[in-house]
Amino acid sequence: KLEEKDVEKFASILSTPETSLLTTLKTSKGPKPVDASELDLFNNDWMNKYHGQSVCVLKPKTTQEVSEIMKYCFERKLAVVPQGGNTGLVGGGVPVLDEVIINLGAMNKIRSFNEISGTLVCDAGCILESLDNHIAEKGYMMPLDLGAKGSCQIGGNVATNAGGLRFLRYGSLHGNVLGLEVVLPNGTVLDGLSTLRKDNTGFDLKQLFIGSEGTIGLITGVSIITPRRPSAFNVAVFAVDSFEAVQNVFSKVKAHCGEILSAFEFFDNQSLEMVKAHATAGVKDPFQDKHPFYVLIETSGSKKEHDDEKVNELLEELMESSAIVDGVLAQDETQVQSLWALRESIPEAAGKLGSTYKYDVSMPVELMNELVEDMRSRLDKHGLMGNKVKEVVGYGHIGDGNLHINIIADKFDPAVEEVIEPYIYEWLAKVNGSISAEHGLGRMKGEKIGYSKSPASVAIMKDIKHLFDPENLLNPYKYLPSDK
Ligand code: FAD
Ligand code: 2HG
Ligand code: ZN
Repeated sequence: KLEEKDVEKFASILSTPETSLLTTLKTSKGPKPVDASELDLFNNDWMNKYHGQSVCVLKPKTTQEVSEIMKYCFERKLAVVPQGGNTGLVGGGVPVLDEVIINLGAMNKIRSFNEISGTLVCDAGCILESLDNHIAEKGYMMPLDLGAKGSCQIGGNVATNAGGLRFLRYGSLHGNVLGLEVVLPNGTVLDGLSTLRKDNTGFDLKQLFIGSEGTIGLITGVSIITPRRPSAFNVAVFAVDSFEAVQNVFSKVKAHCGEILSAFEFFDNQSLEMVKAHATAGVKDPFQDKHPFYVLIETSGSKKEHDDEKVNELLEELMESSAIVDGVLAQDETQVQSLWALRESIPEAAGKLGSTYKYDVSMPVELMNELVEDMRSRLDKHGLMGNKVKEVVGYGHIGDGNLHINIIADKFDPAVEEVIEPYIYEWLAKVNGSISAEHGLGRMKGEKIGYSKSPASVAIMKDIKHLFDPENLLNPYKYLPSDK
C-alpha cells in the first residue's frame, strides 16, 4: 500500500516532481495532490474496458530516475505498471488494482540516427509517428506502422511486439530491434543498446523483452534498424465476391508484384458499412455497389514507372480473370490516404458504435471467415445478434495470416462474453491457431495462454518471470496464468 513517505521519496528522485508526479495522496513534502479525475487517462484503457485504481502516476525523464524508482519499489514491495501511449488492446498497460503507474511519455528524445546504416537509437517514450517523421527527412522510415501511430510509443511497440501494417514486408520487431536498454525490477540497468546488426555472443537477451508486455523489465531505450523510405507508392482496393476470392487474389498479387508488395489487408462488408456510418475521418466508399469482401494492397519501391507498370498489369489480369468484381487505384496522395482510411478507421468506428470485444487471432488463412461466420450464427442462436450485439466484423492483416474479429455490443456484458468465450479459444486450439497474433495477452488473455502454448512452455515462461521478478511486482495479474 502506497504511503505518504513513498510519494515523498518519488518526489525526491524525480528532477521535476511538480510535473512528473501525479497523485491524489496528500503529503507534507511532495507535490500538491490532484483530483482523482486527472488520473483517469492513465487508469482506463483505450477501449474503456479495463479500469485501474492507481493513486500515483510517475513520468520519469531519465533512465537513472526509472532505475532509482524501481529500486525503491523493489525494496518497499510496491507493484508497478509500465505504461506507454496506453493504446494497448488487452488491458496490459493499466493497473488492475492500485499499482504505481510509470508512464514513459516524458522520455522522448532521439539519442542518435546513423544516416548510413539507418540505425535509430531513442528513448522508449518516443511516439512512433514522430520517429517516422523525423527519419523521413533523412530518407528512412520506421519498419512498423499502426493505426495508433499518433499515440503509441516505440517502447510500447517493443513491449507488445506489435505487428501492424508493414509486417508483411519488414517482418517482426524480433528481427528489427538491435538492442534495448531495460531497467529490471530491482533497479539494475541492463545496457544492451547495441547498434550491431550481427552479434552472436551468448543468449540474445533482448528477445526476452520483446513481447514481454512490461512483466520482466521496463524498456527505457530502443535501438532499431530502419529501412530506406520507398519513393513510389501504389494503393488499390478491390471488391471481391467471396472469401475464396480474397485468397485467390492474394496468391495472384504475390505472384505478380513480388518484392514490391508491402501490404495486403482485408475487410468484410460489415466493416465497411460500420466505417461509413461511424468513422470520423472523411471516409468515402469508392464503390457503387456493396460486395461481401474487400482487399487493400499497397506496393512500394524505388522506381515509379516500374511499379506502375506492374500494378497496371496486375489490375488487367485481375479484371480479365474475374478474380475481382471491381477495383480502384489511388491516383494521388489524397486518394492513397482515403483508401487506407477505409481499413485503418475500423477500430475507431467500432469504438464509436459500442463496446467492442476484440479477438486478434491467427490460423490457416482458409479458415478465417469460417470463424467469423460461426461467431455470427452462434450469437444469433443465443438471441444476441441485433439485440445486445450490434455487429460482428472481420478484417485484418490477411497477408500475415492475422484476423481481427470485433464483436460490438451495446455494453460490456458477462451475458455476451460467456457466449463468445471460451468457445472462440477452443475453436482456435482445435485448428492449432493462436489466441493472440499481435496484441499480446495482458489482462485479457493471461489465464488463456494454455489454448496456444503447452504446459511445458508455460512452466518455462513462469521460471523466466520469477528469475527477473522474484517478488512479482512488475505488471502483476497479467500475461501468465496465476498459480492456483
Ligand atoms: P501501452 O498500451 O501503454 O502498453 C502496452 C503494454 O506494453 C502494456 O503491457 C505495458 O505495460 C507495456 N509497456 C508499455 N511501454 C513499456 C515500456 N517502455 N517498457 C515495458 N513495458 C511497456 N497492435 C498491433 O500489433 N498491430 C496493429 O495494427 C495495431 N493497431 C492498433 C490500432 C489502434 C487504433 C489501436 C488503439 C491499437 C492498435 N494496436 C495494434 C495495439 C497496440 O499494441 C499498439 O497500439 C502498441 O504497440 C501499444 O503501444 P503503447 O505505447 O500504447 O503501449
Ligand atoms: C488493426 O489491425 C489493429 O487495425 C486493431 O490491430 C485491431 O481493433 C482491433 O481489433
Ligand atoms: Zn492489427
